[in-house]
Amino acid sequence: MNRQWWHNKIAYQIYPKSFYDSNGDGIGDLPGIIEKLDYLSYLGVDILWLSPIYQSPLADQGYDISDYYKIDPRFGTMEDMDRLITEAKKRNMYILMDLVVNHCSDEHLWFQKAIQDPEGEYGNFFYLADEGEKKPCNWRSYFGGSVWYPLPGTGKQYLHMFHKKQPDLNWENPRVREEIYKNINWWLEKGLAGFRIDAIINIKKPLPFSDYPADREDGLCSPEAMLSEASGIGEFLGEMRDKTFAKYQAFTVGEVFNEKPGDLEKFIGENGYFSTMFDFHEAVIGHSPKGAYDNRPVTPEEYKNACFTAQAKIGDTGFYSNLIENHDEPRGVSHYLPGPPCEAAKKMLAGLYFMLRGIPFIYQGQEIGMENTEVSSIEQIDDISARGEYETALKAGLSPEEALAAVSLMSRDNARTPMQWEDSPGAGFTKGTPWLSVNPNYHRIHAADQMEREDSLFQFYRKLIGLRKDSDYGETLVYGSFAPYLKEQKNLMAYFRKGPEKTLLVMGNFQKEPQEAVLPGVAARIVLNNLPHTEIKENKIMLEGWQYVILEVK
Ligand code: TEU
Ligand code: CA
Repeated sequence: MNRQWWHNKIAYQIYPKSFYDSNGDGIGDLPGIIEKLDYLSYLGVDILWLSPIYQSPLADQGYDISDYYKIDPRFGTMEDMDRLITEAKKRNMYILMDLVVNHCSDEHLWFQKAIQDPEGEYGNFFYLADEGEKKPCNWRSYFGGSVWYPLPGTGKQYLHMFHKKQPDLNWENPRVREEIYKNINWWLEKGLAGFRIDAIINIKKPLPFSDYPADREDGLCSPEAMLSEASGIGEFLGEMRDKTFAKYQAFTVGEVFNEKPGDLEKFIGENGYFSTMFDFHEAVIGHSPKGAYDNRPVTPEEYKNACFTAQAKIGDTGFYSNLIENHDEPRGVSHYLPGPPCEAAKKMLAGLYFMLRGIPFIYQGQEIGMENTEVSSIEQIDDISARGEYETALKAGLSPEEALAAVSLMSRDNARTPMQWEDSPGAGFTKGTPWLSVNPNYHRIHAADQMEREDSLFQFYRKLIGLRKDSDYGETLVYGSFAPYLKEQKNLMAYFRKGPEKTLLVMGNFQKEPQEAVLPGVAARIVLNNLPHTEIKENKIMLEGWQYVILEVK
């Protein structure tokens, strides 16, 4: 495998609206990110991915872009963006933007022109159809309801896989692709290191539109049905790589759900479409086809098996990007750990996913152990996805209380509450009124405490990051092979990372009760431990509840 500059890097996702508000308007902004670069540099992360900050009506919090060449004034100016790139470079950090090109905003000029003249050039930038008795297909959008919506005052309708304010761009039209590549290159010329690529699997639709078997009582079918029918996405993705990313050695991470079996190598193998893509095997555990209200909690065994399945699938074909949370998911410590999470358990979860083969991503606040938030009414939820799921739950017969309880477990707001910097009003995120309520637990969980406390989760993350860059262990942790250990032992997640010189054994006791495990040989050294003591007797280790260790074994 050819070595790439990003192989040993650690990435960090910033959700700008909730990171740090520099001017007191309650909205996080680019100057705020610049102010916190030293914090990020102290943590040790290298690559910063910013969720969208382009001009947007924020119908889907910036994933609905109305001008790809402008920064939304709520986030700052283009000068701020240039300054961020420069300031990051000074600290050996790299900036990624979010590339949202499956769809744009209905307020984008292209869409406005399509409304004015659907038969004209811009009509063909979108998927339009005449309004008739029957819709062109029965696909359900990700946020609920049909993907078809009237194009105002034209007798036509347009397709939106996500919200109705996010019309899908017609990738079959070469003019659309040309516009997208031009924009990507424009940003790369500015000094961006690359992109996280949003919802990209959706750009290829099986045409002509047709119905698939309905999977709920609404008579519609989930987007997965159309994804499994679509073929030929590789032509678009290969073209995009060649005309943009490849020319700049850009780092790209694809948000890819539902790629076709066997396609992994094309996506992220040598000269793949992207540098890497997220491993979502864990994120989808327990998801119900009926809707989020019917999702099941994740067990430690399921979590372990999902990680091991993904690692076996990728092998040494390329690098997955590993994560426990992002801006679409519940907080990892609330979702994957049974019961109210204690700090030892949070460290264990951190250590387990961090040492898998791949690029570790940290989502803002994860490093201080931020947890899901609580809501007492649907009005307190901003997330349009959760609001759609709430309606689905009500239609399925749940009471409003039951629906709220179910939906609040997966609401994307859980990850979007403001970053908890300190124990002061507004959690140190803002001097004004935050756009989304801070999690009331900020008195207990905040960065100021985590940074100064030697045994904190934050300091533990610094150690994990340090190990991946360590002159003794970095090579093994970045390039070493992966092999499960004692896979059948319940609530124990253990694996080897093997390099030509060293073998490391990573172990986590995924329960509050202690458990014993047999060691494969002599433990030469305890490389990391989340608790003050370790009990090793001959060939056995006695793990306390939530204990996590990395051992060098001979
Ligand atoms: O998400 C795309 C997407 O497919 C997810 O909604 C996914 O279905 C879900 O997380 C599965 O658990 C991306 C962005 O990350 C999200 O914030 C946007 O709302 C969406 O695209 C539209 O741009
Ligand atoms: Ca602000």
